[in-house]
Amino acid sequence: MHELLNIAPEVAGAIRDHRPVVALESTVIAHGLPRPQNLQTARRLQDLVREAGAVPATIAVINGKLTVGLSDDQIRSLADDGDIRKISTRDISLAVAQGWNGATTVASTIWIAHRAGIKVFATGGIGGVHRGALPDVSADLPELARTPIIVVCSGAKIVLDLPATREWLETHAVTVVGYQCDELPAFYSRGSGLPIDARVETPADVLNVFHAQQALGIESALLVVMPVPAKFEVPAEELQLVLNTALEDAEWKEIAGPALTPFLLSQMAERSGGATLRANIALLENNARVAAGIAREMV
Ligand code: PSU
Ligand code: MN
Repeated sequence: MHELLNIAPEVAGAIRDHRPVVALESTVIAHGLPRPQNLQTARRLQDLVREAGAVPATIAVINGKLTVGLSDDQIRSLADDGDIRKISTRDISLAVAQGWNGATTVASTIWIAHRAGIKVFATGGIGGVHRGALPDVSADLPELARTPIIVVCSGAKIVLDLPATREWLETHAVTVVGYQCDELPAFYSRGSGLPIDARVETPADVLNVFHAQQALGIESALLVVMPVPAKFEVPAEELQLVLNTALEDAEWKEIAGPALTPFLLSQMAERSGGATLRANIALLENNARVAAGIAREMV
């Protein structure tokens, strides 16, 4: 396993010395955000984690190596190359065997981060149960159910079936705590009306729950959810219209599978005059900052 992992020296040193580390995914860079905001955001997230006193570890697969802590050149090529693979858990073995380059999703990022010894991960939104007749369920969900790591996010993207996603998490025993909030956020919007399992106020509260999970030998992730900062929220009613159009477009163009999420996100950004993009960046930044605070509290 360890010769397949390529951990940057700074990250390896921090893990070894039990200093705070925050893992970050790369699909959001390669597929989730448009250029040039994707590169700016990737760099900014790393800076924010550093400013908050933790070491950032952006993860991807480079030449078949599971790479933990990307160099700036590696991040730039993920952001600039229009033809980067999206690597989920099922692709990890292929990527290693065939020497692929690719961006990792939440699922494959937490798979790798956990095996590298990292305990905190931040992203924008997790994948979930898609809308529509075909039961398209993101591999993020089963991976959350079997990876003991803290995942800081703003819920699941609004393009998904949020009630079904919430039910899935409950069925598979993924604990969801609201960080200073009382309901599951809906990504661009602050509320979904769907319940969390408990509210927490501080990094110490989060760690109390995580430590209890570890003492109990619970294998699932601890999902820590927090809403987009109020200033950048896109109200749900406003969103519904652009989302409906994007969904119709996807159906019309027969876009499905791994291409669906990136397509819907870009359509919504375009049709909202950039409001969803600004919200997406704001929540990514906020989540990275809070994750760093949790990682710091851990040591
Ligand atoms: N959230 C975002 N932007 C993204 C994603 C999530 O705001 O690009 C990515 C994540 O990497 C997540 C993936 O793991 O979408 C889910 O894709 P799928 O539904 O194909 O599993
Ligand atoms: Mn899918």
